[in-house]
Amino acid sequence: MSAPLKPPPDLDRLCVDTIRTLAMDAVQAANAGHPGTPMALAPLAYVLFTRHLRHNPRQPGWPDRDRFVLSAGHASMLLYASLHLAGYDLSLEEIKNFRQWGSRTPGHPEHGLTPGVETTTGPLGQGFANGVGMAIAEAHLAAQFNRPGHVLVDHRIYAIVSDGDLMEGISHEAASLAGHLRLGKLIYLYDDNHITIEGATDLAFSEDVAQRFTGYGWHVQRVADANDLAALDAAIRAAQAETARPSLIIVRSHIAWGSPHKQDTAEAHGSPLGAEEVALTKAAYGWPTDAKFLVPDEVRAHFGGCVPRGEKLQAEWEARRVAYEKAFPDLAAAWRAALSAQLPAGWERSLPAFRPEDGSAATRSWSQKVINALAPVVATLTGGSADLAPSTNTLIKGGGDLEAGSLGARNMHFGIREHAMGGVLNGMALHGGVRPYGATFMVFSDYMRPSLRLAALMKLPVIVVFTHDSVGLGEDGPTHQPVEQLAALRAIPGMTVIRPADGPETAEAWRAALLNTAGPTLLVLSRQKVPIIDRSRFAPAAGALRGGYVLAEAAGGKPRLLLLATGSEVGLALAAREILEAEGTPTRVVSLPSLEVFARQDAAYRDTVLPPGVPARLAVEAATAFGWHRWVGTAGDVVSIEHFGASAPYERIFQEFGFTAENVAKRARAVLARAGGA
Ligand SMILES: Cc1ncc(C[n+]2csc(CCOP(=O)(O)OP(=O)(O)O)c2C)c(N)n1
Repeated sequence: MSAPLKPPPDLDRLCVDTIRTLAMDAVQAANAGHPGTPMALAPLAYVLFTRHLRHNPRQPGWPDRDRFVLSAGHASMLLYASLHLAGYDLSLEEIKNFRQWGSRTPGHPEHGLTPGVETTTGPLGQGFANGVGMAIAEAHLAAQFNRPGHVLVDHRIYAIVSDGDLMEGISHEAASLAGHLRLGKLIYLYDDNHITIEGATDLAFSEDVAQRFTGYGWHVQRVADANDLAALDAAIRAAQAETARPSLIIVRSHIAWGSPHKQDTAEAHGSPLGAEEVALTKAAYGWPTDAKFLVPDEVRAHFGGCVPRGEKLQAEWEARRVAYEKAFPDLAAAWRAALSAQLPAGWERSLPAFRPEDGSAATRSWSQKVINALAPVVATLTGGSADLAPSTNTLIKGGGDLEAGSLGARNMHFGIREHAMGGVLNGMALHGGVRPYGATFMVFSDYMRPSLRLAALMKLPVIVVFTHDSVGLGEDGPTHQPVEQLAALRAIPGMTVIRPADGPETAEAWRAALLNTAGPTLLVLSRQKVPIIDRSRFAPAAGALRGGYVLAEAAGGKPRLLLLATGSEVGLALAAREILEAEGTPTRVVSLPSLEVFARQDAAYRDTVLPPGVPARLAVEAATAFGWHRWVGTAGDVVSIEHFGASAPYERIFQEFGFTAENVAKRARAVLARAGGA
């Protein structure tokens, strides 16, 4: 293994101060940003990047690299300065363009934009959970693929977390899960600087963090002075040596360290220091006061050593990989396939073909069958539920329980920790090698929403199964009945929400979810049984892949009325169509399992499904109408729910809320009258 870079002592200080001054200068030039924390934490980044991180700046995608997460994303200049100096493809020009339009140095780190940025951070606590997900993925793959004498997967996950990260609930959930799973490769450095935005942390934060993490089963150490490189180094080494528990290193630091007037002030958190204070601080560092974005040659040379060190580390790993390929060709092929995120050839043949004779069932039950049909073929499919698997129907039969000691198993148990589940799924997807899915009741999507939003922002191929998708869940009542969640989830840019109507559409929904590698997919499934759609009479479910399709054509092929529906309400629309057709109204039923996918189709296709010349349109969905008006137009209407639900058997609820074939037909007649089509 390659030795860490060892500079003379004064060079250490020069390197650390270069990170500090780059951060100060960039924030000052942008006249926006957070200078204080990069100044305080520069020694941590320096020690990590030059001595501990097993990374190759020239190959940021090397699969066995250590991951580094800056969970305190507001301190982004700490990361950008470190990446620049370590030799990543991030020029000094980019540092000078911090926070500017089109730069690769945005206000908060964005994954996919800047090489070396492992995850998008900014919403505090998310990075913490992402790191846990990465560590789970690492341990899962290590358990699946490493063999005695042949270690293919062996890397650590480092993160810098702040007071804000530790205050946010998601980090509590994720820390508890990480301790439970004994993720020994996780090493978090906590910036204990006693400062947040409103002032000193003791305004709102007085718990004993060390005791809390000890209670979670973490290995906890303290470093009294962030500038003590030897102590930092020793603590990191001790954390590396601890393989049975995640590690927290509590580092006492001073925000805006060295700034004569701003050190230890909340002001230094989120405002530029000011030109005068920048000069005073540089003077205090013994830095040329008029130099801007200065990288001394010896610093450039020393940090530059990260590249040959990284290349050597990767070459050593490549040699191990070649030996592995020779010793275990089949496993090696499986590992390559997992990493490439390619689905195995012919996997779609495993999708079950459900028929009317299979009987009626809830879409969650059809989903269970699909998961278990796919699991043997799609070996990367790994996931679980937030303690609701018997209800979400998401267990992989024979997949084993992913637990400490059996981390290679496929059924995850997130516990009742929906938010951490969201962040962990994102971390697993970011890590790669697994296709993660989560599950819970649809109403609790609210508990995961910040992570779902980040999954969409990062375009992560995460799948979440949301069951109990409407008032149709019945007796549990309004606390458990989603009403506005469908609209809220559809509102997230880049999100794909699919609400299938029956077994065949559920199989198509899973097909679409697995094929969607450009963002998250949410499968919205019913608790109650749904009617069987007779596919010998109506269109095949394959149309679901286009988001919407003509399920039942109007008699004579010329509709005067369009009924639009999703999920469990499609059966209702078909029943209403029978009534309307019997009355002589040619009625087309359009199944729209995914409004987003449908919206992405070309206009020509959309117009064949929803002909512009037919203004009489009625949508039926047991949720708020928000978002439907685009599809029904000004002449159209929506049978919806604009209030919270109620506790009762679902048949009664549907009846009371107007979700009956008779009421849909009645509302349709009103639409026809208004649209002049009756
Ligand atoms: C979820 C979330 N809430 C609020 C914020 C706004 N915010 C950014 S930094 C910060 C306080 C940070 O304090 P700390 O974590 O101690 O960082 P430091 O001041 O030490 O840099 C807040 C409230 C945020 N980024 N994310």
